[in-house]
Amino acid sequence: MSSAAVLLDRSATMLPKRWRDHFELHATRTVLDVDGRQVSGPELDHLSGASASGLRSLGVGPGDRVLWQADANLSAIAAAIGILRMGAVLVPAATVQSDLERQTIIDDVDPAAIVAGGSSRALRTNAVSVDPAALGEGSQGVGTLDVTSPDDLALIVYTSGTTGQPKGVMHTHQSLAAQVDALTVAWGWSIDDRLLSALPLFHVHGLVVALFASLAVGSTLILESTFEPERFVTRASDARASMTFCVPTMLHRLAGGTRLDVLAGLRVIVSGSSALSVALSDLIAERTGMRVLERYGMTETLLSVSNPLEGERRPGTVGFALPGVVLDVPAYGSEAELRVSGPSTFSGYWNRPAATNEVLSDGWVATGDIVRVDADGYLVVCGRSKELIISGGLNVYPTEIEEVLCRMSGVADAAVVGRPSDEWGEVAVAYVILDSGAADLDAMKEDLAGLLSPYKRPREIIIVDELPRNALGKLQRHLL
Ligand code: MLC
Ligand code: AMP
Repeated sequence: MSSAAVLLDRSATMLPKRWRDHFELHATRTVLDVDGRQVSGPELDHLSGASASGLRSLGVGPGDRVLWQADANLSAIAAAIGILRMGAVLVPAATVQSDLERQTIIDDVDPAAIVAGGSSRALRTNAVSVDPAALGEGSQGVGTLDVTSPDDLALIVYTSGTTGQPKGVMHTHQSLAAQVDALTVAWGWSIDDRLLSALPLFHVHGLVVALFASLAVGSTLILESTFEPERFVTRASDARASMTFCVPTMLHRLAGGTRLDVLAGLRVIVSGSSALSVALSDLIAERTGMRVLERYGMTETLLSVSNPLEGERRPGTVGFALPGVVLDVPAYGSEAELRVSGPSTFSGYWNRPAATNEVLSDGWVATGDIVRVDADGYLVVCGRSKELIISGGLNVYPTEIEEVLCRMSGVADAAVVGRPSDEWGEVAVAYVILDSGAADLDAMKEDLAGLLSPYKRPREIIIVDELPRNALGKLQRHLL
């Protein structure tokens, strides 16, 4: 028998093609349920195809960046899927962003189009703006879709770096596809699963791990556009959810209600984006008979470490490397920064080679998280070398808030630190030195509202006479 070369069409394993295959397969089944609105495969195929063709008619082509306001409604989701299916690059913008934050991203990423609902804001840009609901209207012919190559850029997600400057984390189609493969294997995710999620779509947790992966596995995503604990448990039971992905703040609120036991009907509850306390994990285990599966990730690496589905899910730990991921961890008994390498690591920060080189070298991502290895190899996240506050699963960079505070009139200096909170993990607190005179804290808070997303605004502003700085003038936040 002659040996035959097997030519694998790698674009067939990229997410757009996998999505389309499931859309065709699930002619009658629900692939998406947004706030109770059931969407079948063919409907999402049609809506996302029409969005892609609408963008084409606006002059958007493969490789162009499209800023997308991450609303959790059907037309916005169809637009996001359409952007990727036509080979353009999806750049999610948080719904809660201030104009200053959005303008900074527009200036950096220079989008060809902006897809945003509601009243459009007066932003400085050459990009064409379009409402997702209007995008597919009257579009003529869909054209070629779903032929993305593994190395094509798919996604740029903005995250504020230690300098306070937002940086665009780039992921290729290959990176997203590999993440789906790893999670499918690790969590036994199948076409019969029904995933309940109320995670926002402007971060990789809600967007890639919940939405993109569910559509690629062919399971059903039950999406809640806001997180209301009572409604969430009702949906878990009425919609026969089999899995849910949460951040610890959500689990904390569910545990504060009376119907946590409803979640006992799920096959797995996954938690991540910030540390889940052992106490909360134990409480949920007592009331549901189920141990939450905690996993670890980062926008730059996507999810890389997870507790096992089968075997012990150990509270206080994040488990083991996901399939395909290699971890550089300290020797047993010591602590050091975790480095991650694998098929889902980012390909750099958009237009920032120097910042990229600081974090990514030879395929290894320096996470800024300090870890140790527990007995039997379970990984424990025990600290951070980066100055970062994680509040409700969202990152707040002290330097970014301090810069905004220091630009406000009357403020001479500022320092922002995280204060521990059972509900939020941490909340941001600002210490401020005033130029002179009395402070109008209310006016200050009002000004901040126009400059920062709500979750970044300090919960408390404390006026002080001095801030701890070392001999070189560097702020010593840990002393506050
Ligand atoms: C909302 N607020 C927050 C906040 N979320 N403040 C601090 N931290 C947060 N995370 C503000 C609101 O704007 C409001 O301000 C006040 O707090 C009270 O709001 P709320 O109504 O109680 O909050 P809610 O809207 O219910 O939001 C809470 C939440 C949300 C937990 C549902 O924060 C959330 O969806 N978090 C998930 C974030 C996430 O997906 N992270 C993944 C990142 S990816 P005001 O001023 O109006 O009173 C990643 C990688 C990985 O990290 O490993 O996954
Ligand atoms: P982000 O940049 O928003 O992707 O946030 C990534 C950071 O979230 C990581 O570097 C960790 O500090 C933190 N994180 C994610 N998951 C966990 C977890 N399970 N336990 C502790 N920290 C986590």
